[in-house]
Amino acid sequence: MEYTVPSSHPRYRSLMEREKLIQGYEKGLVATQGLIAHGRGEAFDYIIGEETIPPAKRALEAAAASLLLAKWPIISVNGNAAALVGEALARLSNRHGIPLEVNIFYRTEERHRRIIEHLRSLGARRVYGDQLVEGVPGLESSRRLVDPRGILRADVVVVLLEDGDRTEALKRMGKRVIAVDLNPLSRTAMNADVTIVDNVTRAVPLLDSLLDQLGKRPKSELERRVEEYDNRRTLGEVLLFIKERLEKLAVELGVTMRE
Ligand code: PTJ
Repeated sequence: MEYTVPSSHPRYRSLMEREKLIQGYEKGLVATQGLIAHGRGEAFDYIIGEETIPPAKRALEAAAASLLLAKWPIISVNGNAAALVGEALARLSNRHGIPLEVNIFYRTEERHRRIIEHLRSLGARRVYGDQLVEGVPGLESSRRLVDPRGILRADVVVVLLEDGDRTEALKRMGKRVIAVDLNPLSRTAMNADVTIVDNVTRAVPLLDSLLDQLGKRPKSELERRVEEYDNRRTLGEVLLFIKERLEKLAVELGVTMRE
């Protein structure tokens, strides 16, 4: 029997994201492990209150400024990102001339090809990942296979909900890495130049509109924003936000905070 999520359900949005993931899994876009990774993301999203928190907004602005200043920007897309925000990514990519590249961790030829086709079917005009070379030194996983037109030559790489070690490898290659990851403590979050601690489903559309807004600003302002941005501080602010939010909730439950 087909199950439908009632739109009146208080957790409708979150349940619909699960449905998207499951459909993506059934279409052969999402890895089995991607379903587990999503659960971890959901838990962090619950803790931040399922909204884009102020430090994430600041990171999004720094990310937009970096992308506007980039010579060869690229957005790396895995199975989960394709299933959750394929449409929003295709739109952003076409509107701002930032190509997409399919790069997956649990690689099979079949799933890789299906994700490329999926993004193209959503209208994305520049989707790379169909010409691969061994391009990321020091990386054992199949993420080392990159497209010479995309990640290999890129100066700024956006990575969406990512496993840990690629960010470090991309940074060793001199690239600037922007990560979207709900876990502020992950290695990706800690090592990226700009970490947006937010759900990709909120972050990608917001990034799209920030690229419009900041695209009208002078280059010097964008450079200043990138220079002044401090990722370690932003991550610290995320942790403080979480602490204060949880303390407030505890007080509402009747707990008196210790000095
Ligand atoms: O399609 P593939 O083969 O490339 O595989 C993709 C996954 C996600 C399975 C792979 O990259 C992986 O195993 O990732 P990890 O190590 O589980 O890390 C995923 C990170 O993304 C975790 O820190 C999660 O908290 C976070 N995350 C999960 N869902 C979201 C998210 N961050 C932002 N938005 C989400 N919706």
